[in-house]
Amino acid sequence: MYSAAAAAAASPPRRDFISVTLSPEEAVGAGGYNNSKAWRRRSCWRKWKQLSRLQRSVILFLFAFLAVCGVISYTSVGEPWKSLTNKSLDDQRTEPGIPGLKLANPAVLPAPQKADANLGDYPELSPTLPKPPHVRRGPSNLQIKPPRRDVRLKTRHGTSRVVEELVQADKEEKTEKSVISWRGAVIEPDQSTEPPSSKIKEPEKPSSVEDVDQKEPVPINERQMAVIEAFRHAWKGYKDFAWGHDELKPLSKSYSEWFGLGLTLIDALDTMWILGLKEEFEEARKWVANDLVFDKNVDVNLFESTIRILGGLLSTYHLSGDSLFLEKAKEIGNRLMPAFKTPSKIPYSDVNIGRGTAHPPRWTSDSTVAEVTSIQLEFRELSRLTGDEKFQKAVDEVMKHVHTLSGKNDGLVPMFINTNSGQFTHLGVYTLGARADSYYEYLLKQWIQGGKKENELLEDYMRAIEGVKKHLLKRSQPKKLTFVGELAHGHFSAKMDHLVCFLPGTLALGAHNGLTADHMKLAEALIETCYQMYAQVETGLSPEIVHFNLHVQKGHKDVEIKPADRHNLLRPETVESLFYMYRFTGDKKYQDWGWEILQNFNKYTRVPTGGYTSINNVQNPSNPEPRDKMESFFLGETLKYMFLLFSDDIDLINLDKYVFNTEAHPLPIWAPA
Ligand code: DMJ
Repeated sequence: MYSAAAAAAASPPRRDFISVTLSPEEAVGAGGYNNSKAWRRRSCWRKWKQLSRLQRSVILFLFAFLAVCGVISYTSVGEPWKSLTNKSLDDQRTEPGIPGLKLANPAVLPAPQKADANLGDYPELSPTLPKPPHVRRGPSNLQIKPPRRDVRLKTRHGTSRVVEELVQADKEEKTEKSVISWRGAVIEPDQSTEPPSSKIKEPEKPSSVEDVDQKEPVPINERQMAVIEAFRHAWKGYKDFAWGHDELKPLSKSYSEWFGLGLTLIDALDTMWILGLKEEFEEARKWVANDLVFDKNVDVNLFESTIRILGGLLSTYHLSGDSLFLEKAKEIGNRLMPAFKTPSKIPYSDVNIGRGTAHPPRWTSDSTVAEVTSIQLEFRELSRLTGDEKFQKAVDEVMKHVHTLSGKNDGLVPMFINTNSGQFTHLGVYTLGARADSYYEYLLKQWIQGGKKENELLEDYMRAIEGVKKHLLKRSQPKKLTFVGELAHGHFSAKMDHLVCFLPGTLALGAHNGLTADHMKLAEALIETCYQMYAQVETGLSPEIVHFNLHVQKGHKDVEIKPADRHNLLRPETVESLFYMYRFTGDKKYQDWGWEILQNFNKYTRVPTGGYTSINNVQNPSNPEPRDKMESFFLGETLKYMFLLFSDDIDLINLDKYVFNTEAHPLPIWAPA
């Protein structure tokens, strides 16, 4: 038995007390338990009638009083309560698998605190509670909106289910304001402007963010569909014969392992997102969730794993909003950190990610300049997202150190740097190709990423381009193509790697960001040359390296190819630059050139059973000598840039909001223009 009593009483001698006692026994009549609604109503009413008038008035007054208090307290406490509730949600939002990690800066936020900012002196500047990334609740696959382009593509094949999807997608779009879209990242303004601390000014709202939400997605066109088809064909080979391994060997229907980390799969994640390949993306995501393990006794190259794995995971996190990818990015980022434990702080080339040890190559204590200076975009972004400044600190230190080094030639850097002394080695050789290329690219891109404030980066970039003009630019014969050669101890060589074809795109990006217009002129001249490196070759595909003719010789083209250089690895650089050139000029010839290249890839490198292969001989159309290897960057970069090149939608990875890392993984610009 229990008794609940509520009494509002005065002293017993007076009659005007109120006493209400409810006892379950009273509810049980002689006839046993009777809890019918009617009975209860009657019983209450009887009790009410038994009360004196005064008692009834006091009860009514009390009810009225409580009601008024309730209304007042709701309006004054409601707001703080609401924010308290949000705050506690944020508090709880630790990253799964990473105890204690809280996302200090979710996707698309302003720049992180300067590494050396002493927050202790400014308590009000201590990191504020972050907002969670703007993702829908629920399993991550529900965050993905059905891609319109995909739907449209499928309707061409006449599946009615797909039409339903379209209708459903439209309904969703109307009822739910989109935060994430297949069109690249559609991120709501409040997500893009949340500062990590009150010290950091809110960046200007990206002008097109709201527009993007409202604009109809631009439908994909035939050429983009051809890219999707090529991707699916490549993916089929990878899935059938190399699933979860680093690279597909499409001819032998097997795979090769480099790091044993599913390199192709990770490199291709954001491409699938951008192309709208939802099913493939989901399947790959599952592999990342269940099978991607970094706790392995394996040596990985710091640069390659940073640009492909860390970069790929970060960009996929940004596009999908799925924290799984950030969790994995954080893990690989941490495992790569031992590389920076060197006497000079210039990182070693290799890290054993399982053991936590790092070392230079066996034959030298040098690292490659491009490698140690092309990991910054990724580590800086990782710091911004996690609030852990150690990543940014390590890579910024490298850049600052390289900035001060002697041994440059009008801004051009040698190819090697010693991890003990921190000095350049093998002085006197200058190239924009292998071992130096992305140093130049990352000077500009870091400057853009950081909101164009880091002047030393810009200075080094501008000086280097002047160095290129002064020492490395020449014109070929007979077509007078402008090309970038090499300098070795004062001797000019008319040799140009295909890798150098990143340069027109980078120059155009700089000009788009306000740098001098003659960078754009140079970009236009150089992209023509890069295109000719394809067009003048028998298969219409560029070799790895060309030599330009400096003198008119009867029957000779501009481009000469040495037997050792006539392979093609399905590299992206020319297509990458074509993409930038088309974005910034709108000149359709760039799309047409890219289309030719895609067709030639299909003609000479496509393997019927799935996948594409590198070839040994671009000069022999009847036997290009397939090499039996599909590099991960073919899916990560080449096909992605093709797809973007053929698109007329500038919001499909808007270049005022994103900067591509050197492996074509888009990362947000911290304070977008
Ligand atoms: C990619 O891994 C990157 O683009 C890198 O910067 C250069 N090499 C390959 C593509 O050619």
